[in-house]
Amino acid sequence: MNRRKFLQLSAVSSALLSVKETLAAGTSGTKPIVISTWAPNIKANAEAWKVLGNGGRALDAVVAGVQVPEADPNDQSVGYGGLPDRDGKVTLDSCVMDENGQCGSVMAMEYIMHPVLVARLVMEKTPHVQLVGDGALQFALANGFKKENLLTPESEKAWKEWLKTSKYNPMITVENIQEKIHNNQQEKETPYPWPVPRLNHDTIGMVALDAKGNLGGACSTSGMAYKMHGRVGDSPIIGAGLFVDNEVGAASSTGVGEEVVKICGSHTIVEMMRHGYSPEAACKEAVRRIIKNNKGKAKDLQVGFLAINKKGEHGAYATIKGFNYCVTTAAGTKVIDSKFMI
Ligand code: SD4
Repeated sequence: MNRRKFLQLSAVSSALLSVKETLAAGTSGTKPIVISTWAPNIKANAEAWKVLGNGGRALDAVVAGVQVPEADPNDQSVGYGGLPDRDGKVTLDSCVMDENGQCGSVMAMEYIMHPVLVARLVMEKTPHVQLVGDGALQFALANGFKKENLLTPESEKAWKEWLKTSKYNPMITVENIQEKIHNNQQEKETPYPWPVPRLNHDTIGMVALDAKGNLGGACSTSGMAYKMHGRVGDSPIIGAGLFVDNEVGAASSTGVGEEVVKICGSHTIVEMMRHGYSPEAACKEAVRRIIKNNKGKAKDLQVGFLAINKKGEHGAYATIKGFNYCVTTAAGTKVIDSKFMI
């Protein structure tokens, strides 16, 4: 073979390899399996596994798992102990989706420790999909949930500390940016117009495949710390923070929710898997779209996605370094560092 032919052949085979990688990269499948965002949620996986390992339903498993960080006062990203909004209010977002394509969510709900249970009730007991704010709270109270103060002394202290320096005017806040736009002085260099440093990194997105081959998912968060009152991110939005299609797979997200909503992140990933992408390759495509939306300037912008497919293969991808996820199967639990794009 002459040198030219050899080079042509190797170019073709490496192109083929990369297509093959895109479509098939990832893990060998197994079921049951549960995966969740961020290493501390290893405890949530253990709880979910109690259901899955006994032949239980994926939805029951993820709802059990997500309640772990929701009740943990030391987890400042979810439920009780979550960091408050800039007015000092703990407002919670959660959603669930099952193998029948049914779903429910609550957004910006105060005083209820387990928003995931309320989201499930919205799905099971109402003709609706989403309840927000006071309406969600009223529905929860009418269904026997207890009103509780969710602001722990630690989170209150952190908020008061933030107030001292930020005084509703943190380094980069929305109103600050809007002011700059108004004054036509927006800095070209601004890497990302959000108080990203206070992205509390234990928000839980959890998806599972049960022994019967059915999928389910749940997501729960207190959202971005010191957010504007009423702000809702991706986590309770079906198609953004969570999506499940029992023919294909399930995906969830964490990080700067606004960016996930803009690309319908989890739905995008499930659709990519439907067209043959591996979970990891599908998550990577969603990340690519976020980075494209930010014109490549995303060095402070963390978004992480994870996914499983119907075969029980899993994968993840993040915009920047630092995202990890927990995988539990009959072989045990491991924490995997996600690949990242920037
Ligand atoms: C949000 N996605 O409210 C959530 C925050 C998060 O790790 O996931 N933090 O935008």
